[in-house]
Amino acid sequence: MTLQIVLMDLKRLLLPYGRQQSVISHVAMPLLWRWRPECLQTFFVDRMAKRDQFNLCLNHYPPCDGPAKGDDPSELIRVGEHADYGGFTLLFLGAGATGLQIKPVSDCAIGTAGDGWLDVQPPTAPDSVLVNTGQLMARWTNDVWRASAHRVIVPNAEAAMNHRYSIACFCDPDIGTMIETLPPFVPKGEEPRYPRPVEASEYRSELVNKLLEMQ
Ligand SMILES: O=C(O)CCC(=O)C(=O)O
Ligand SMILES: [Fe+2]
Repeated sequence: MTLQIVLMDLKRLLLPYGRQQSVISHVAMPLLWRWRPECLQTFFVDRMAKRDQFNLCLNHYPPCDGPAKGDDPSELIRVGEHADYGGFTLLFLGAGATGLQIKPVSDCAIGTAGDGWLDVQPPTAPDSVLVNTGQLMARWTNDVWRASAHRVIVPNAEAAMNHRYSIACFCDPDIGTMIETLPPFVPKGEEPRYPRPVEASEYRSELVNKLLEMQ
């Protein structure tokens, strides 16, 4: 397949997501009915109007060594545990893109609903998209929508032999957006879990710098 055809296919796949504001509103809907219904259509759209912090990442995982008999596949990590930084991520998984795992969340605490990780099967319906909530979303909602911790492992020998593809569209608030916890998500009489308002792009740079320092 030529690069041009790949790019045309990508354009066809992503244009509806990149250009239409409706996808943002769709993701926002379950969140906002709890908040201010009159803002349902506009809250995220207003804060992602320029979309200057939407980033598209094309992931290719080449074949690698698979788990040998008796090995624990969760030790073969393709992407280590992390939560995305921003608002939310639209994740498109290629056919057979197994290995994505999420940590269960219960009562707003990661890891409490079960022991360890849950496998995410790639959706079989065409044009399906997975949505991961990010760290700024967690701040906005006082952890009612927790940043979802996820990772990618090599689950079995077959997955190790195949190329794995995914596309992540990171949908983050525009530069200059102040992220403050939305009051209706803070229980009466309690302080917000994230009292310090942060500017979206500064917050992201802080997290990236921390990550770089750890390496
Ligand atoms: O490839 C995947 O399934 C997940 C990739 C991911 O978590 C990321 O790009 O942030
Ligand atoms: Fe991620």
